[in-house]
Amino acid sequence: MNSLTSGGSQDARRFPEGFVWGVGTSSYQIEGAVDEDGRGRSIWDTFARTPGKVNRGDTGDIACDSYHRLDDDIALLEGLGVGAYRFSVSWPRVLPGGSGPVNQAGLDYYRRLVDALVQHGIKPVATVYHWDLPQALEDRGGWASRDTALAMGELAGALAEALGDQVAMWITINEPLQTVQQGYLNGTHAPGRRDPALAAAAIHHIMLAHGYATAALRAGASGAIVGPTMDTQPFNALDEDATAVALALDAEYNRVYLDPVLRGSYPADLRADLMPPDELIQDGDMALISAPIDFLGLNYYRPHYLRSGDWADLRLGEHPVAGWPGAVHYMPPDLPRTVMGWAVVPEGLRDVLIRLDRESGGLPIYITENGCAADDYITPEGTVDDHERIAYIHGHLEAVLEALAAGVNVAGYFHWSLMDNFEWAEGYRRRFGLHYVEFGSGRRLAKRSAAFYREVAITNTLVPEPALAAPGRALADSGQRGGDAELPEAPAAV
Ligand code: IFM
Repeated sequence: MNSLTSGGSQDARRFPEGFVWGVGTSSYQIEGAVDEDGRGRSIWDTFARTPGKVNRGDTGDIACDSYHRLDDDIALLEGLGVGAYRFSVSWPRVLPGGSGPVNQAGLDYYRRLVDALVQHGIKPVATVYHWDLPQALEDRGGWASRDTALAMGELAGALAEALGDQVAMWITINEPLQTVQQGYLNGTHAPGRRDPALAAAAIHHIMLAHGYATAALRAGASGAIVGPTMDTQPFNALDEDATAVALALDAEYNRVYLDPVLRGSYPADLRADLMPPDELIQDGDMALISAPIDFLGLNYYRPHYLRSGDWADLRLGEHPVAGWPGAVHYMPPDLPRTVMGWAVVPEGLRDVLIRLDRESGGLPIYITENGCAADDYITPEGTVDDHERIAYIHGHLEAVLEALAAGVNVAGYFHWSLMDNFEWAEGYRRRFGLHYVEFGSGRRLAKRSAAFYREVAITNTLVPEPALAAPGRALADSGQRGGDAELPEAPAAV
């Protein structure tokens, strides 16, 4: 059964006590202020300015202007009633040269953010690396260079020292898969390379960066919980001949990032040209990468379907599987899709949670991202009626309940995103937010989904879809918070 089709008032169900409700953003996607207060350049500043790389030539120069609108963003979070906010740190704002001298003004911005969150009873959850690598490091080899991993350890150390008294949950890396696949293999993200040898090196160095960052956070922010975020993606074979390809893609997309953390090795069946070469792996690297973590972060959006077949016979909606001439990506026509073209399959989330629970030996799992882009617009009445997003959230939370019922230790859910923002190569045309952002004026407006999500967060219950707030309802703050009990208290000042 597609859980999106279920509904009715009898489906209101509670999440466990202490379940964390949050929303997420990332620095380059929302901050703007790219030339202010000593921030260095990032690879996304460069990439976005390269003609043809980002839709309409959009850049993050202004984005949601969150650097100047901290109070507005806190008010949005307040209105949602969430207990936690996941943001990321702009590396070039803090270490403009990638390593070396710290830019105090950059750190001060995050200090103000963290203090404001804490003051409002919202737990800060910080991601150390969410894709905006300093250009200075790129100029020295980027993720193909071991020094970048060391520099990320330095960044994490600086952050632990500056913010470790208030940040109780740290995510080291966000979706290493995308850094490697899009940044180094198909060139659709910064730095725009298409080179398997560089990609193989990037795999090892980004995992090593996770290891160095974990060690630095353990040393500087004791008491906080630390873990990586993966975007583990299911590959479903639709016929027997596609099974081997599904397994190969699982190694390339999923196990190559999970295994080093959970088992201390890269999967033996990984594509040979992507296997990090022995000469890059120094003694102690794999032990560092597989040092204990406190949780696994999971970003889930969609599964993939594969069928065997010839590229010459591609049908509408199909495309080749890179490197596998005998297989094609297939989109079952009966599946709903978002405007990104991504299949909406909540059951995939349940299945990935069950898989990660098994593979991690029962680690707590936080869903650090889940959400959908939709063609949102402001109606003449001044509302944004994003029922599609509400259905998406409802279906996926139902899948979380199913995983919980199956015994998976799901500890929290962070919706992506707090507000519409710079969707990388798609620019501003893809809206993922619970709040509509009018790019230009920067005005924010709660969508209907914001009221729905608030209801869920403050009741800690999957309320039925029909129990929606009336259009345009103000998200007044009731003082209630959605699930903050299970994040550790902020550590004592260090
Ligand atoms: O916007 C991105 C985010 O930066 C990383 N995860 C996927 C989201 C939607 O594409």
